[in-house]
Amino acid sequence: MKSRAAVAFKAGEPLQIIEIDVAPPQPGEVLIRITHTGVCHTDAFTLSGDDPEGIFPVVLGHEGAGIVVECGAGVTSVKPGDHVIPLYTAECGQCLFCKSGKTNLCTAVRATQGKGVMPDGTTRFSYDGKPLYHYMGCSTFSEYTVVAEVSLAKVSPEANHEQVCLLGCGVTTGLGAVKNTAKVQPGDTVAVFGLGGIGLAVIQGAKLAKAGRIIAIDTNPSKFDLARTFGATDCVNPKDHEQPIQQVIVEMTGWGVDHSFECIGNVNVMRAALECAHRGWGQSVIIGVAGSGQEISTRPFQLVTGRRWLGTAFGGVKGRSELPGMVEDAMAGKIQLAPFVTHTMGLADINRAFELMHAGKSIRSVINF
Ligand code: NAD
Ligand code: AHE
Ligand code: ZN
Repeated sequence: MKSRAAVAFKAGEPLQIIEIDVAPPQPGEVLIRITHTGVCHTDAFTLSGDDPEGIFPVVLGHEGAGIVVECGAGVTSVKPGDHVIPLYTAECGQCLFCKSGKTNLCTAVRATQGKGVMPDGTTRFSYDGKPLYHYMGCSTFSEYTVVAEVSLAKVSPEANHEQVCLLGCGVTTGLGAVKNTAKVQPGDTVAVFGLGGIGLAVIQGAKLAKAGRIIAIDTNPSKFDLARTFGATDCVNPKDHEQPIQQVIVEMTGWGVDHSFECIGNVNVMRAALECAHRGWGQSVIIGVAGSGQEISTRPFQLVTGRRWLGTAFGGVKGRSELPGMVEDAMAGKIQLAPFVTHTMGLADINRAFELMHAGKSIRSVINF
């Protein structure tokens, strides 16, 4: 079938809005009509050419919501008409990782996903007879996409797709990082570096966890109002200070924070986030994705004296088990999604979504197909 899609033909170039061909779902696969997709910084990261797994030409996008159109042979957990959120972290329930009870990092389709192909090693997308690659097992920048059954969370048909698409990545990642990875407790002190969709979701999660002080840090002070709305008690712009930001945070708190979160993808800030954690027990969660060749460093003494360095993918959330409940929570007003949607636009304007992100003017742009 034909599908309108935004295709990344080359790293660093704008997406091209074209009509592509989408082949039918194979066994264990599902054809989805995407209704909405958010644009996450990770899409921009891969488009920039910095992603070691980046492969072109590709249909990017991984923060979507849609409706099942057709199921391949053997698919049992969804049927045409079901409302779904595609998952870049699958949940098969069968692999070593799913069964461990320790992680959400399912391996069922991860190897082929990272190569931009479906589990059988081929693509369902093509243009002019030549294959286009899939992205993160989702490719939500196409009106029609094919994903593995294990990469689909079935959610309430009553949900507002313009908002719940953000549970496909940004908001779930931030909330989950607080609850599952850091396990923030009432009264804990938290520092959040980077106030985009991820950092603001961390602040919302910290508020829900009844954290005490929530320190929001960004070099763009236009993010501070929304951070305060979500529950930040202090807002700090590193540019307003001569000392390194970790020193500023330690001085503000006495010994540092119980939990810090890096929501930027900058290895220098990752170091600062670790070093502003409390002596003896403070922990720092890396959420940001850093470019090819980048490495983190600190004095080992920082760890010897009790700080812990952690990381999280999709907030540790198991999508098929947990997203339906999170969608219900959003519908019940227990999770706020509306404030994240600062811009909406049609697919034809998707390059503007990237421009707004790079200019620091948006939190999330949501594409309405
Ligand atoms: P974003 O671009 O919307 O927000 C980033 C924020 O960081 C901006 O507000 C920017 O002003 C701020 N910033 C940049 N440099 C800074 C600095 N030196 N000090 C302080 N603030 C600074 O991005 P986003 O969509 O919120 O994504 C954030 C990061 O999280 C990206 O690296 C993305 O790839 C990653 N991510 C990871 C996961 C995961 O599962 N681990 C999931 C989603 C996104
Ligand atoms: N492909 C990159 C890594 C990218 C990355 O770390 N992705 C995060 C999700 S970002 C969502 O916006 C993630 O979930 N990672 C775990 C995984 O299995 O991909 C690289 O460095 O190769
Ligand atoms: Zn994302």
